[in-house]
Amino acid sequence: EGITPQEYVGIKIETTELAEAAQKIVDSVQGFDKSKKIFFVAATLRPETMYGQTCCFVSPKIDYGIFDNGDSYYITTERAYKNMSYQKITPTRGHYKPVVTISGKDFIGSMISPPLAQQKNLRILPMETVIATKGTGVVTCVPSNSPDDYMTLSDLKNKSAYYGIENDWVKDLEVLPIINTDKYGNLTAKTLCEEMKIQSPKDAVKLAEAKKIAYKEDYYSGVMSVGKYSGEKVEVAKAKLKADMIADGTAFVYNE
Ligand code: A2H
Repeated sequence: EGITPQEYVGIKIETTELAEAAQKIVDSVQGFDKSKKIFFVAATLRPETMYGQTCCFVSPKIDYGIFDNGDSYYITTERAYKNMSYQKITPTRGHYKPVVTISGKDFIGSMISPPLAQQKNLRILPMETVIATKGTGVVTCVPSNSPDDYMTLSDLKNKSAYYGIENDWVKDLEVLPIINTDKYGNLTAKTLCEEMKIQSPKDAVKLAEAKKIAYKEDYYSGVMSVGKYSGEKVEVAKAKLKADMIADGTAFVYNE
């Protein structure tokens, strides 16, 4: 981990139906309060892109906790929830014991309803390149503007069986345009992945480069093409959407 602090926006993604494997484990937990909502908490640097969410990723190789956060449950890595417990995000300072620990693979297929997403009936899907020691271990998928997300989603569509998912879960997921730039049109990540001939979500060197370019181009010359701030510069809309989501309780600031 670096020495400079990183500020993330934690996006609260409501679970509408847990995958069967996860539901079974939850059902075996004494005292689990079924009346409370369960949120996957995704860590993002791009709150203005939430209109383009098409699914949400967890790593099949990482363990996640379900944490009692008072009026709802949060799903994150224990490491992240521990950090949150020292940032006044959780009910009790220094309390970060999960009510249960579940492997990411058991969450795959869960149905979710992410804030601001334009597409409905979205799912939790696998991403093998999620880093356990960064953010919450939950990455919301915005294939229009994140090269990593674009390549992972393409691979899931092309090799559904290999990833152990149903093709029906991904085949209709669209890459929705949400930001326009002069250089890369209205799908920055897709354009860059094609121009740079990126072949796989594991093409780490090229993806790191694409990520840098996409981030800069979107931030400095992007203009929103959807939502409340359509027509405004990303540079301006970013802070406004972050503030809106924090105000309506769908997001919070998380530092690490
Ligand atoms: B970003 P940084 Cl549209 N492992 O959110 C791998 N990637 C992770 C992660 C983890 N544990 N936790 C968060 N991330 C992703 C949106 C987005 C993001 C867009 C474009 C670029 C982008 C939608 N996914 O990130 O290493 C999250 O994806 C590229 C800068 O802390 C988060 O923001 O700099 C970003 O990486 C955090 O990366």
